Amino acid sequence: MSRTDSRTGTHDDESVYDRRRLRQWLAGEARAEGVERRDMLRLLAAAAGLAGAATAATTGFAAPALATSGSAAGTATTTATVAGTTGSGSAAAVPGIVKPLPDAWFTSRGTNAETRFEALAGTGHHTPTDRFFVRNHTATPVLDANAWSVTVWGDGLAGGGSAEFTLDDLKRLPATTRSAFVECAGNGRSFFTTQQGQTVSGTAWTLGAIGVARWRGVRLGEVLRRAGLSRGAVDVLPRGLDADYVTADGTNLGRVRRPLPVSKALDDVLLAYEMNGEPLPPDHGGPVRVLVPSWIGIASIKWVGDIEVSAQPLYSPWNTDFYRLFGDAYPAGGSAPLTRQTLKSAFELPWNARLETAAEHRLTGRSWSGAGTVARVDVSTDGGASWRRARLYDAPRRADWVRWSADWRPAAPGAYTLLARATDTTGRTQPETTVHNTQGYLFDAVVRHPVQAV
Ligand SMILES: Nc1nc2c(c(=O)[nH]1)N[C@H]1C(S)=C(S)[C@@H](COP(=O)(O)O)O[C@H]1N2
Ligand SMILES: [Mo]
Repeated sequence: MSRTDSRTGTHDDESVYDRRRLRQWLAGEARAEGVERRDMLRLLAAAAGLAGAATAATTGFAAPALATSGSAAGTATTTATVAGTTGSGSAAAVPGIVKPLPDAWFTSRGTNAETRFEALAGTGHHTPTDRFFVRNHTATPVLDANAWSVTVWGDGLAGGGSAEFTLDDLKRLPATTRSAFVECAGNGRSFFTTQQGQTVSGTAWTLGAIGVARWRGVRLGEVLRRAGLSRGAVDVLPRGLDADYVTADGTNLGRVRRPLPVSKALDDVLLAYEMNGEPLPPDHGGPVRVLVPSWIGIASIKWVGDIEVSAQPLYSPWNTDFYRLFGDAYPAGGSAPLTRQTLKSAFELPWNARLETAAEHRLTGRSWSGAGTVARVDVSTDGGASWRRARLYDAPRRADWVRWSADWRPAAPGAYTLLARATDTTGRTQPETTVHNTQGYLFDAVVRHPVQAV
């Protein structure tokens, strides 16, 4: 399988479903609020395999291109404003994020905060909630858990009815606890630029737009059934209570929302109200968020306020213009909407870490995959000339990561490049390069991590 095939291969079902959904839209049987007609036609043309008149670059509301100079990956702390008044360490200020963001743990990126991987060393399997990355389209709303409820509504419910659930209602339903990552589709995006010399748009994440937590909540399927899910339901559209998202060019796209096929909604999706044993905090979607295991972060809608269950396919800008792969290697309308995450690895070391020469170092890191589980991790300390197997510390689980280590004694002072490469149980191994897409999603290539032996 070529790399392109293996990527879209994980989305086969969604491609078929997407084509059907598009045909229904053309027949007036699907709704696409907030999506322009010309964008729908472009998708349709692409799905039909026609040579689209629109070029791959016309993705409507792409964010400004990443700067290609200056901030090399891992050193991009230029946007951090130092508060300087918070005791020992300084803290980055990100408008709209509630929790403290100490510089030792986070890099601020616009309205978002990226976890520094070195801050995870020795923290155990789950990302401590206070170090978990935050990705906000606008700002964290602080909601009153006692006043909160979610409305489930739409023509995919029996009799077209609706049902409301308070937090107490949800807690009275059978609870499920599971470990899973939330990872932004754009995690690793900056390496398209720094390793491959390519221009991409969006937040310039290094590898820290991921966290793994222990989530507790109720199965979405349980809630949908209690609300009267009908056989005709095809799409489920959770919507956040945060402010409308307005793009850089001033287009109001409305509330953050992205449809899920009902098959996924009934499979392993949770309405989560606890994170690592505590009530879900504001920045991570409290009081209740959607948690869609293995899928890209945007699927896991925070601060969910209502869930439309539809007998007709649904679209939102988050599955038409965003979160598809656009670019030379892809059809003019883009790939099918992205679903599962890809494969990645990261060292728990700062960029350009200084390591003592002739001393033994235990290099630690984590690897994860949205398909299958991580089967092995190989590490190179000589820029990829030779590889050895890392020791794994976690039983591999779906939608989760494994911690690993490899011991290393730098023989002489100087610059070294560390590499970690994961292979998952579907047989995929991280490649040397990732096929370019304009919005820089799903970077899966091996990251070259520079260190200095001193
Ligand atoms: N309502 C709402 N849900 C949202 C978002 C948002 O801005 N608003 N961001 C999404 C994106 S793009 C990601 S990657 C994850 C991030 O979850 P976290 O902030 O808990 O790490 O939340 C998703 N859910
Ligand atoms: Mo994201």
